[in-house]
Amino acid sequence: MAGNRTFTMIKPDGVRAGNIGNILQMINEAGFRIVAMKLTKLSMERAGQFYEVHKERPFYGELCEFMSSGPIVAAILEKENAVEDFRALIGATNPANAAPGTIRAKYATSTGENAVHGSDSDENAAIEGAFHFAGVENF
Ligand code: FUP
Repeated sequence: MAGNRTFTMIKPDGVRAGNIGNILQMINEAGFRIVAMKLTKLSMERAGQFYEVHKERPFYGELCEFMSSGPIVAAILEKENAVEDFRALIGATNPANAAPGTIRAKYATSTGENAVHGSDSDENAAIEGAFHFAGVENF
């Protein structure tokens, strides 16, 4: 295997702003291989399941509303050190704190509407990838 895997979503704000191509170009140029990818949409219920870990947080309702507000691009990415390297590529959750040149510094507008998701561990990458893709959709 060429490396390990992470899971990403281009969030509804990134899709609405026409940034699918720009963000995928940054992902490609950073050396990630696309294992699985689709344009899809989360229902309110599925967004709630995906972000279940944040259920008790004050922003949970707003987060689920936002994540189900329009289409997303879901993808599984492969690279050595995929989870950590992808978190570095996307930058901090709040774009005001995101390092220059990161995806969120370029394309996020707020902590809530921050353009992209990136898994925070190998374990969650596997869970989140399986949430969106069947095994036969992984290449
Ligand atoms: P990240 O791992 O950087 O995506 O951030 P978290 O897992 O901490 O949060 C998941 C999502 O919840 C963020 F992408 C946006 C949303 N969020 C808020 O809306 N407000 C907050 O204060 C924190 C997170």
